[in-house]
Amino acid sequence: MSDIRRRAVYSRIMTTLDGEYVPSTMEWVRDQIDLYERSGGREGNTLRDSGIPVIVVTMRGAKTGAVRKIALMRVEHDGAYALVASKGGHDSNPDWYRNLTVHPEEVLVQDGPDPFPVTVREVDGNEYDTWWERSVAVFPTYLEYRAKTARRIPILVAEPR
Ligand code: F42
Repeated sequence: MSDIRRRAVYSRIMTTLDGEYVPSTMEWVRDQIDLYERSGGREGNTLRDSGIPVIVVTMRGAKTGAVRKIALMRVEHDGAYALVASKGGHDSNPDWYRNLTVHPEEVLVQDGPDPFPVTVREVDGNEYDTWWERSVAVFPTYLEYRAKTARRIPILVAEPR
């Protein structure tokens, strides 16, 4: 492959995932993602009227292989992002948790005008505690979600590639 072709393929991989985009079945999430993407992150960038910023995460479905998107709270530190699989304190992990653990390299984060590629990994131990504190500092409601469920809320960290 020529350098020019390789660069073209690489830059395409950098900002999109190939495949059919199948939007979330949750209307308010789907609408928020649409608005965020259409406006390049200028609108739809907070959780409802809370004023707390959100990001958009694009991934590959673990079973269907479809392109999936979610909105999440923006918990950023030194260019990395915590993806907190809280699902409102529900007793099961969100579907996206499995997607990200099965396809950790096929992930984009959008925090502003353009999405960029990240690698995702689950954190544990002291690293978990540190990211949990950062997450609660941004969105204290995570404490209520933790109190509601017996499961340990997973935290994945997304690092730019
Ligand atoms: N959710 C969080 O868990 N944490 C947050 O911090 C958070 C913040 C947030 C802010 C704004 C906002 O608009 C939404 C926010 N949400 C937050 C909600 C989040 O965006 C998700 O909607 C929520 O966590 C539920 O995720 P879910 O993946 O469980 O979504 C379900 C309801 C859903 O829509 N599923 C799709 C569907 O069609 O039913 C996709 C299913 C899917 O991904 N399937 C995979 C596939 O292969 O295509 C297979 C999955 C498997 O289990 O193997």
